[in-house]
Amino acid sequence: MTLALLTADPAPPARMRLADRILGGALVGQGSCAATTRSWPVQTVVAPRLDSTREQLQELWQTDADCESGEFAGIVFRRNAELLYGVLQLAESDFAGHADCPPLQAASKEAYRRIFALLDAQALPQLWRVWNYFADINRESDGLERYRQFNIGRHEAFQACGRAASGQVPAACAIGLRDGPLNIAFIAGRQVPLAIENPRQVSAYAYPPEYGPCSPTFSRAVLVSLPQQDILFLSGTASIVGHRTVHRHDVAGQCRETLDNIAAVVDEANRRGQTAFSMAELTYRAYLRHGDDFPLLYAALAERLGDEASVVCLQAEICRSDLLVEIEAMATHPVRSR
Ligand code: 3EB
Repeated sequence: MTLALLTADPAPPARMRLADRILGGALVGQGSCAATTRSWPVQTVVAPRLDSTREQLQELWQTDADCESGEFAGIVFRRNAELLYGVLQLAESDFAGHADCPPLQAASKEAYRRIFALLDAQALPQLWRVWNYFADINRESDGLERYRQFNIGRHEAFQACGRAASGQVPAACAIGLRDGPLNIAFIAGRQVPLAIENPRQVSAYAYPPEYGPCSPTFSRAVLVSLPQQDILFLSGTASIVGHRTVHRHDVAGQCRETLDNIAAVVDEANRRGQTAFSMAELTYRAYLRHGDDFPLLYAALAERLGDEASVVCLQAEICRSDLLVEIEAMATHPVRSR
């Protein structure tokens, strides 16, 4: 079994027979394609695109075996024997007045409970990588920043479903968009991945309480070893050393520190796994709080990765109000024999 990330800028793949082998995908940016129906689950990430004059990018997860589609508790998913990709959107308004917690917390808990129920029912229980988006991530409501509300709901679901909330946890990102529902996509499978941490950073699930009553439930990266392929999913990575934000108000400094953190996570993955990933071969998605900072991000990326790097960049909000940039990445490597 193999997985590949394809990008079509912005048209769907020309040879539609490939559609049988597409697990799902994402439409990234702002544009008019959003309403087009596809025969696979699509996460729509509506945010201004900074890296290209094209408004919208289509990303596809292509595999090498035919896939089947399904729906479960509002989750649209597609799977084959080893892999599952799903997308779920929950309107926070449906959780207003519900329980004695903020709607976003209740929606986050419910979303993750449904995801775990689906994965258990499909017997593909390992959650590898999660993309979390919601509106106004830094706004305070009910006396707590919304990102912190999300962390509580997510953590409660991991616990309620008997899942480890530290150590063996998925790679993730959590990004603020201008509006829209709680919008989650995920890749899961049968294989237990290797959770990778960053020696330069405190693990997110062990952050001290100054960052919120409940620590974020994600690992810095996961390394999945399939029989024919190693897959590395790098979580959203930012300018954090130890547990503290560094280079406040200095976007160029934050970009360089973020790339140092990515280099450290890649080194750690290479030390723990059997594949040598290089930073230059990763496919990146970057988020900038201020669109005007794109030239500075581009310069930092070019200095580090050369001009050939594959980077999609969006203007979006980062989960700490003092963070100006966050970068995530993935790569696959064929494996000859195990
Ligand atoms: C950080 O390192 C920056 O809550 O799922 C990065 C990736 C971040 C994932 C999440 C948050 C998340 O803490 C923020």
